[in-house]
Formats: sequence, structure tokens, C-alpha cells
Amino acid sequence: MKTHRIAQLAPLVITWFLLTCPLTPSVKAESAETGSSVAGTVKFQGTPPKGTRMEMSADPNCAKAHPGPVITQDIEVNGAGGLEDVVVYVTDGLGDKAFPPPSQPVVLEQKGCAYRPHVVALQANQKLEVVNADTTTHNIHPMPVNNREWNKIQPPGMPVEESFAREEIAIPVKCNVHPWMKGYVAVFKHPYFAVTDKDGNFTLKDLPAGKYTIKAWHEKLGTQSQTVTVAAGQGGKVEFIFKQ
Ligand SMILES: [Cu+2]
Repeated sequence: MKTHRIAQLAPLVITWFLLTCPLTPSVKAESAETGSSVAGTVKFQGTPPKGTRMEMSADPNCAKAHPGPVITQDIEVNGAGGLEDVVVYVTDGLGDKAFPPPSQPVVLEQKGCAYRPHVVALQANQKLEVVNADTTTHNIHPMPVNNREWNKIQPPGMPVEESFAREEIAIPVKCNVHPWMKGYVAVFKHPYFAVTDKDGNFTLKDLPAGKYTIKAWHEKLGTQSQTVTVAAGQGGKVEFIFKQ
């Protein structure tokens, strides 16, 4: 009879232990030191070069995806000088900590015979899902220096899933069928990176408190660097200015 009562109490005892076990305080301490974000803007000063008209008539499927002429800009600047497609990332300050890749893939779409987005960033060993939304066949061909090179033909609708094992900023991507198609894939060993939006804005989320070197890379304007100190619970602000 007594043994039977102890067996009934066992789930309550286990619940009590889980609620009060010593793991709880250390989890709290770790979340207290994260949660600081570094936000900012990348700006361009100067006169951006004129865009180039893309001649897509070699593939009627591409040409018919655009009602008017297609002008591409290597330097995409908004009215306020905000610079798009800049990769902003932490280089020093994270120590030897390893960061497992997220399970969600990053999507790179081929649409209107162009890469969308033009610059994509992901973690090493995170899946890159390449989508062909066009009615023509593409051939996606990243040309890395630190990673394995691959080159895949992609008929309309066929999915391609790949990844890169090592950090590399940034890998040029081309299409072997359409010579005007150009893009970049930036690969990081940690999750503290962002690509600026059309207004030049970026956010590096949830950086632990510490001192970091933050870099900004642009395909034509090069790389800039600055040091930022992040205090626990306090967001930082960074501005980069590229001149030409
Ligand atoms: Cu193509």
C-alpha cells in the first residue's frame, strides 16, 4: 500500500525538480546578456555611375518578362543617399564560439532573368534554396575561393538546394546561359550579419555584450571597418559612409 502511494507521488516530485533544478538560473543569466542589437545605415556620398541597359533579346523568355528596358545599377542609392546591397557583419569579438546553422533555408530567386535578391547572406552549412520562377532554363554557377564550386542547370520550376561549408565574403554568382545575370552570396560562420535594404538600413540582432569589429562590404566600393562596444540591454548605432 505504501509503495503504491510513492509511485503516485513520483510525477509530482519530478515536476517539482524540473521547476526548481539548478539549470533555471543559468538560462536566465545567458538571456540577460543577449538581446542588444546594432542598427544603422550605410550611405553613399558622390555621384553614382549611370546604370547599364541590359539587353535580354538573346532569350525571348527573359525579354518578355520586362515590359520596358531593364537598367541595372552596380551602386543602388536612394534619394537620401542610403546604399542598398551592402553586407554588414561582425568579424572580431565573438571568440571561438561555434554557431549551428539555422534549419530554415535562405531563398535565392531567379525572376525576370535576374537574381532576387542581388546579394544574399547566410550561415555556413545553412541551406540555400535556389528558385527558378522564370519560363526559361537557368544555370546557377557560384564561383567561390574558399568553398567547393558547383554549377547546376535549372529548368523552370525545378528546385535546387545547396550549401557552403566555409565563411566567404562574398561569392560571385553567374548564370552560364544569361551572361547579364550577376549576384553574390555571402557566407558566415556566425549569425551576426545583415544586408542593407533599399534605404541602406541594417540590423545586427541579439549581439551579446562585448566589443566588436563590424565591417561593411560592397561589391564595387570595397570594405570598411569600425569598432563598436555593445552594452547589455542597450542597442548600438553605426553608420558607414562610402565615397566615390
Ligand atoms: Cu539564367
